[in-house]
Amino acid sequence: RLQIEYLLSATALSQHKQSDGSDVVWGLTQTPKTIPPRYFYDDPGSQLFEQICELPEYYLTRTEGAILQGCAAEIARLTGACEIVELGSGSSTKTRILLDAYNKLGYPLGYVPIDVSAGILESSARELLADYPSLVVRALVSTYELALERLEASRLATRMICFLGSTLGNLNREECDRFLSQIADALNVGEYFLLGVDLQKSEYLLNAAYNDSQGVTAAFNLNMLEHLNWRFDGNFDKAQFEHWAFYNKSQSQIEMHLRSVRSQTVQLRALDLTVEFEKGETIFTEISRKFDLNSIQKELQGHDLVPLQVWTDPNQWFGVLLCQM
Ligand code: AVJ
Repeated sequence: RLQIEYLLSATALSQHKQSDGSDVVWGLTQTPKTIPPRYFYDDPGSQLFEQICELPEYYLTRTEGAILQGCAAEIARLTGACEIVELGSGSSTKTRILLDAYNKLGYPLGYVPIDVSAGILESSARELLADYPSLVVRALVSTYELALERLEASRLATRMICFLGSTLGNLNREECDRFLSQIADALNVGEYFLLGVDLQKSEYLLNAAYNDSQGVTAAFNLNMLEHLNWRFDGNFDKAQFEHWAFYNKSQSQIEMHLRSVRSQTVQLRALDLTVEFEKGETIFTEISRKFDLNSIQKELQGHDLVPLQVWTDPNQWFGVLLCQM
């Protein structure tokens, strides 16, 4: 009942622009320097992210989970039996809420988890299979882009693509637009898109969520450098960088950076890349956009993803939207 396809395996690596490190070379030679946020998620990074989800300051996961608990039965009723495709599935914790709802209605369970972190994908798939005896899992170790291309033709049932946790916020406006077009391309008319987005709120709460008192978010940010070290034979010293995150109010987004504490030179030998840092220079590692429910619905509609139902929590901190193509 388990099939795993590796679109990021060593052999696939050389064939795909997105995993051969050309994005890292590009980002580290820009001003300001950037690294795409998917490099957070090697196996240790995915574990740190799981820890973030438990932090008292990080309200996102908890709030979305509570919303899903309240609306999963209604989602299952609205969509009927379907194949659940999840982009950035991670530990699949929230997916269980959906699987339970479909299970209760007696629907066959098909799940397609997609993640760049093979370790967490394999272990969570095994745990799910043990807990859901009728579940069929077809996992993809892949970036979203490659997976969405791969998905297009075959499907087990009506498809619902889930993109939870406000990962959409990691994409800038242009990337978001392209991404939603890819989602629409991967769906047939009548199929579904389930989206979770973090909403605009007090600056104080947002800053706290990305600067937790235990320093887990800092460790998560700095882990990206270790990931680059092993993947591209680099010599980043993470003690020479520091975590820096703040809410950019005019852009309605959290920005995360790594700041070089001194002038230094770093090499990524597998990429044939030498990078010079000035003291105080930063690497932009993530944007986390905070959405407005009206504007995101218009944007979805612009891609023929029609919002059927929107759920939120009593504080209106987080939104879950079920859309139909
Ligand atoms: C998984 C992308 C939604 O932006 O809140 C958590 C990642 N970064 N703490 C987010 C993250 C810093 C997270 N997303």
